[in-house]
Amino acid sequence: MRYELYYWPDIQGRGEFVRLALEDAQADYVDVMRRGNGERTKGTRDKMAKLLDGTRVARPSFAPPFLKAGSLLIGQSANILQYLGPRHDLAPKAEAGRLWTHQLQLTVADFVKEIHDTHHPITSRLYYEDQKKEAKRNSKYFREARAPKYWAYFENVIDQSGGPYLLGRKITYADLSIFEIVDGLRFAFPKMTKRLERKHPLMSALHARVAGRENIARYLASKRRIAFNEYDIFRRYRELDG
Ligand SMILES: N[C@@H](CCC(=O)N[C@@H](CS)C(=O)NCC(=O)O)C(=O)O
Repeated sequence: MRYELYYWPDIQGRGEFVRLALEDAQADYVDVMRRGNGERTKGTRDKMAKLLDGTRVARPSFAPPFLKAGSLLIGQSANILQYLGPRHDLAPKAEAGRLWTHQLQLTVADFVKEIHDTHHPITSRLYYEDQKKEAKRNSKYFREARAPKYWAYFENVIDQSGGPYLLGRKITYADLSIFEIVDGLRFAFPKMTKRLERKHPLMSALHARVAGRENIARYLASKRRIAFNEYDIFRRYRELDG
C-alpha cells in the first residue's frame, strides 16, 4: 500500500514529524503536494481541500497533516504516528509501550504548540508584525521556564530508560520527533538552546544519533527536506532569543 501524506508543501511544520517516520522506515509514500525533487506539485491544493471538506468526506481532519492509508484517512500528527509506529517497527508492540510512546508524542505536540505561540501568542490569524510586543513577552517565559521544563522532562525520560533513546535501546517515532525539536530550536532559539544543551547532554546525543541514521541522513541531505524558513513553526527572530 502506498501512503499519501497531505501537508503544506513549503514548510516542515507538523508534517515533518510524519515525514521523518516515513523516511526512517523507508515506507512507500507520496508527499502529495510535493514532487520527489522537492518542488511544489500544481493543482494539489484543491485535492487537499476536498479531503478536508466535511460535507464530502467521512471522518474529515480539522487541519493538515493527514495521511491516506488505503481506505483510512488519519489526522492529527500524533495519531498518524500512533498508526505508523507499530507497522514500521517504530513503536513497541505491547500496549503499555505503545501508550507510553503516544503519551510522549502528545507531550511533543504540546511543546510544539508553545514553540509556535512564541511568535504568534495572540492568534495565527494575525501576522507576527502585529503581535511583536506580545511575542517578546511570551518568549521570555518560554526561554526562562517552559522550554527548560520540557527539555529537562525529556532528558530525564532518556536518563530513566537507560538511553540512548526515550524508551531505552530501541528507537521509536517519538525519538525522531525529539530530533526535530532539537534541530528546530537550534535554528529558532540558538542562544537559549546552547544553554539547554550545555546542561542536558542526553538530548543532544539523541539528536546526533538520529541524524546519523542512514535513512534520516539521506533524507536530510536531499531536496525533500525543506529548509527552515520564516513561515514555519521554528522561526528565527533574534529579538525573541533574548
Ligand atoms: N494538532 C494538530 C494541529 C494541526 C495544525 O495546526 N495544522 C496547521 C499546520 S501545522 C494548519 O494547517 N492549521 C490550519 C488551521 O488550524 O486552520 C496536529 O498535530 O496535527
